[in-house]
Amino acid sequence: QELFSRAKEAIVDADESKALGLIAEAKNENFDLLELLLSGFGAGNQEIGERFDKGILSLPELIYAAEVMKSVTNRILELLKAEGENPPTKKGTILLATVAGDVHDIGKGIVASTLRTAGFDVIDLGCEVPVDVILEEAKKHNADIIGTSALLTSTMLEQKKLEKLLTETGDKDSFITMVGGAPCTPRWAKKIGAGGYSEDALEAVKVALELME
Ligand code: B1M
Repeated sequence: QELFSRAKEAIVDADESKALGLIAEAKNENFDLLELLLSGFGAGNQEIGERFDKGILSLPELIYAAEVMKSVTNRILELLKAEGENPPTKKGTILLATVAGDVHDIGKGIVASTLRTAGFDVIDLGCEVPVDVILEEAKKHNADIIGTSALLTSTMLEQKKLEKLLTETGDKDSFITMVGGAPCTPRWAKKIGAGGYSEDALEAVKVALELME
């Protein structure tokens, strides 16, 4: 798709006006905006991550490109929200958080949005949230599912810590847990005893619906 490659380029070039222009163009053409976000702009994000990894991109450049990605994400989510039909009946309450020590919240924001669109009540605690706060908030909001996002191999250990805390406090049966984020795998979820794992924001809806059954 030509639009996808232009979207990817806009993120790699950290060109915000070009990126926002593309969104307007896609909207006019009734293009699937979520698809554009995940496969177009998302591919750009992937690319900047790889360039950063190889040392081709400096940290300030990474931050700048991430700002453009964030702005693009917000614009698309706003448009999708505005387009939203009647909210579907409530499917359950999901608490979402990026774990302690981790500021990556772009993916979690997209997951929150697709879950809301699918009819879940989503409480988004933001990023760098310690496990005890996650548990406290889950109880306060009577959440069905606790979903955590981790983007660093170091911070994914917080997901394990949450499972341990739930066992220690006797709350393991009160909440279903779900994990996600780039370094997570189904194997990781199984290993730590999480209830579910999903690869991306669309699969997150499918998994959350299954977990609620
Ligand atoms: Co950082 N970063 N970063 N970063 N960053 C990564 C993750 C990295 C892989 C880049 C790299 O080196 N190749 C690397 C991690 C290496 C590792 O641990 N293995 C890395 C690093 C090292 C760092 C710093 C340490 C850099 C530094 O300071 N030296 C630092 C850490 C700060 C911290 O957290 N304490 C850092 C900082 C940053 C920025 C602030 C510049 C920025 C974040 C901005 C923000 O989020 N507000 C940033 C970014 C943008 C990235 C990359 C390039 C992109 C992440 C992203 O937004 N992806 C990333 C490289 C990469 O992933 N390719 C990288 C797009 C998003 C849509 O995808 O987040 O995967 P993703 O979410 C997906 C799925 O994973 C899934 O659905 C989402 C949508 O489809 N999903 C879930 C996510 N959560 C889910 C939860 C669910 C279910 C599904 O259920 C609950």
